[in-house]
Amino acid sequence: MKLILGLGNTGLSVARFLSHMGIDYRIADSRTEPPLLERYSFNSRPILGDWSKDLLEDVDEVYISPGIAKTESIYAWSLELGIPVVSDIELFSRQVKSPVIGITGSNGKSTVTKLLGEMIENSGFKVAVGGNLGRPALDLLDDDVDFYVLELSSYQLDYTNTINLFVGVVLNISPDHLDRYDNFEAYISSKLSIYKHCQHTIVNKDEFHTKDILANNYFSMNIPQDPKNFGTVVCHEGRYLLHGEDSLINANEINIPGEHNIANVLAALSVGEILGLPIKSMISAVTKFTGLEHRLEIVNTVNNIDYYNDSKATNVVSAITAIRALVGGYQDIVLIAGGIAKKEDYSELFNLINDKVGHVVLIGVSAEYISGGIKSDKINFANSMNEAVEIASGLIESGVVLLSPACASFDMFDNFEQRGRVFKKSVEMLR
Ligand code: UMA
Ligand code: ADP
Repeated sequence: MKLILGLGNTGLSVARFLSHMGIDYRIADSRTEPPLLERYSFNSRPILGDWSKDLLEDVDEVYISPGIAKTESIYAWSLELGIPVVSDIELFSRQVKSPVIGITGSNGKSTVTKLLGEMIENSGFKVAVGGNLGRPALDLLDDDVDFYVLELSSYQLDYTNTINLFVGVVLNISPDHLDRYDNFEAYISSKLSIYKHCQHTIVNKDEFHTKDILANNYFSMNIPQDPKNFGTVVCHEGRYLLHGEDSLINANEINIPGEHNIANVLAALSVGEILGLPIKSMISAVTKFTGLEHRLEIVNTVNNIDYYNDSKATNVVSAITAIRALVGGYQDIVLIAGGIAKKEDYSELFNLINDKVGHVVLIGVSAEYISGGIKSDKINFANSMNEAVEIASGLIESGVVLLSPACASFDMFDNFEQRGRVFKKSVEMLR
């Protein structure tokens, strides 16, 4: 008997898979009304509400959803009884026949995963893209797929002991999800654990926490040290992407803004090179790529003000990155931030705001806390996203209004997607 813990997207995909294979399981969720319950239509009746040890009776393996922390008693009980607790990713890896690429990092995973998927497709292969982004891994399994590209979160990696990745990359590491880890070092180890599973490793030479790791391929914003590495060079006409000494494109041909997105493109190119994709096909995918919704997404220009939706910026570094990406292009910046602040050091963000951002509109339960680090003449408060956008639009004559919250969304919204959609709707209503 198998036990599935969590009736969310992961749990549903595991149930679908086990049902398809004819394997017996029970499925449990500690909530009495899990939000995806109505999508569950398999034979085994879900067990809802508080978990007890009885759940583990006759169980020989537990498939745990990534949102369930190791501090939950059920995890300790399973270990006491010698029952392995693994992720859906591990179960996927036992079935998969084609090469799998794993992408992790604190920021940029979804962007690189999606872009790499498009590079592979543009090179004439069939690709399946998912994991922490979009469709859960088990739902991707298909005999016709040539390559799988999985976005892997630290939560998924923590429950994955075995997976054979053809290529793996850690894009960058900065504090995030520190409520789940004892300290930042534990979070770093979680991210780096991806390298234990890889045939080919790719390292970001500019990332302090990875730069000294021996790898098969490297990328960096600097000039590459080796013909197979990717990097960039700045000359008087601008910045160029390089493969060894070969110039590929001018960075201004990349349609997603900011230096961080150049690094994301370099990461995807580095993986593509190991897969043997033609450079030409990869570059053509890069120039067509317009990015993902809610990641520094240009929404509209209303009365000389550009509105950017960066709702996915749920941590400090991603908000800093967004401000840095826009600061050179605009005289006046209004930042909409707030939500549930994470257990992170906000001081670098506060300094950047005090230095470069004209006005801030704060929302959510952590508005008061964030206001504590910002010069008082810049601060405005709003009770809703609608109000925040309205206030922001009246603060400048021209320039940019950026939603980059540096916080989780769950105090006011279902998730970051809903927050971004409400922002876009509020911008639409301005006209
Ligand atoms: N649950 C319990 N007990 C608990 C905690 C959760 O029963 O103690 C139940 C919940 O009631 C819920 C279910 O478990 O019904 C949800 O499980 P989950 O939180 O693992 O969510 P899933 O719906 O399975 O989605 C997960 C990822 N979520 C998390 O890691 C929190 C999704 O990433 C991912 O897309 C999906 O698997 C498919 O792989 C989301 C995410 O926010 C987008 N990820 C984090 C991030 O990107 O920062 C890591
Ligand atoms: P993830 O899947 O890791 O959360 P996304 O591609 O969804 O990454 O981007 C999340 C947030 O991080 C967005 O606000 C985006 O603008 C920002 N971001 C994207 N790539 C990077 C990067 N390489 N470094 C820092 N921030 C980034």
